[in-house]
This record gives sequence, structure tokens and C-alpha cells, in this order.
Amino acid sequence: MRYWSILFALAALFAVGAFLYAPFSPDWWLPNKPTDPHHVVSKFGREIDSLYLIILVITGIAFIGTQIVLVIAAYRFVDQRDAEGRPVRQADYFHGSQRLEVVWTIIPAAILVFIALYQMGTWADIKFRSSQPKVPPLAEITARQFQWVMRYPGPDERLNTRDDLIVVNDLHFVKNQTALIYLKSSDVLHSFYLPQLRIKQDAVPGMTIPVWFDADTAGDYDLACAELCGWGHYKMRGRVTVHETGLEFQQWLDQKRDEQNRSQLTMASGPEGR
Ligand SMILES: [Cu+2]
Repeated sequence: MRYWSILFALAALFAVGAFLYAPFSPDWWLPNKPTDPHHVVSKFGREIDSLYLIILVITGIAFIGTQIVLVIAAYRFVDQRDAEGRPVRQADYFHGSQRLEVVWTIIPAAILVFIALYQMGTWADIKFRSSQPKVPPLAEITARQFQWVMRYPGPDERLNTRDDLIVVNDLHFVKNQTALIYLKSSDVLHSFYLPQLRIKQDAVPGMTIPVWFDADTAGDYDLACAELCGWGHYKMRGRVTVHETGLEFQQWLDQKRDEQNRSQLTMASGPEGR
């Protein structure tokens, strides 16, 4: 029944066609056009995207290869009968093939070793403590159900002093400058996720984790929590603003600090102050 093998071949052809077409589709997401909302804007991000593409090419070749073999096998070894209804070809039974098993173990193992070694430099740049940039921290960010509390150092440039600025869900830094933050959690596991920067780091209760990143395009981006942390998980969305210049960033800091001082004054002066 060749008819069936051709029908199954169509399914394989469709799957391979969809795979090959996907990168040219307007909805394709990696790597993406500058107009795309998830366009990568950081050095780490581009490295991660290229790693992703390499893995996609390797798995793509394996995928197309297996589909071709599947279609050929279904067509060639089709169930055929002679006039008396007996099978034309007798099936062969054999107890495995050691050579084949060695081949299909060594090839994937070699590919995995290659990927493991190839990505090591990128991983080290993003995560190793030894790569931590020697810059003053931009902020300390504490995740809690369900918001990001961001503490920026005040004019004394030190964290956890009285002149700190505290804002919620509002991350600001300057274009082309490495931003270093200290990530904490005050309740459960959260995950600090900057999609356009391809940065993701768990916030772990009891730990202070340094995270660093940069952006080469000024603009507004997203901050999300990527760890289901409770009923209000979806609310842990923050704004990320990358400023064109340090001056612009400083102006934002000053303005927020003024607002904070004013509201503290109002609170301190009690009802008459209103
Ligand atoms: Cu969360």
C-alpha cells in the first residue's frame, strides 16, 4: 500500500516545510528585527541568540535527516503481497547492531560536548563571580510578593544609607554602561527577567546575588518575574528605562528623590501639614 506511505510523507514534508519557513515568517522571534518588541539590545543577548541559533541549526539538521530516513523507509519497505496474499519480502529479525548503537551514541555525545565547551565563555561572562564588573552598584533590587523594590544609592553613592532612593518596579540605567545590581528576595523564589537583554536570574531568599548587564539602545523595555511565585505573579511586571546619557539618568534620580523627600516631609508633619 504505497498510498499510505505517500500520505505519511506529506506530513513529514509539511513539518520540514514549516521548520524551513519559520525564520522568514513575520512572527519569527529569534534573532529578530529592530522593530520587534523583543529585539535584543545587549551584548550578552546577542551571544545568547547566536548560541540559540547554533543549537537550532544542529537540531534542525537532525530533524530533517530523520524525516528523510523515515519517508524513505516507509516507501521502500512497504507491506507488499503477491497474488496469493503472501508477503513479497520476508522481514529480517536480528538482535541489535552494536556498530549502529555506538554511532548513535557517540555523535550526540560529541555534539553535546561541543555545545558545552562552546557556550562556556558566554556563560562565564554572564554568571561567574570572577567576571563581576568592578563598578559601583546601580541598585539593590528586592523581589517580594508581588513587586520589585529598587533601592538606588543616594548622593553618598552607598547603598543602605538614609539618603537612598526607593522606588517600585522602575529600573533605570544608562546606555552602554554596565549596570550591576544586587538581587535579593524577601519571601519566596522569584526570577529577575529582562527579555530584551536576555538576562534571567533567580532571586533566592537569604542570598544576595550580583547581576550585571548592559544595553546599547536607549528605550523602554520589560522586567518580568519568570518564576511562578504566587497568585499575583503576573503583577510583577516592571518598567526598564535605558537613558541616552548619564545626565538624563541623574535628572530622573534627582526628580524621584525630590518626590520622596516631599512625601516624607508630608508624613512627618502630620495632618496639619496637609
Ligand atoms: Cu515573582
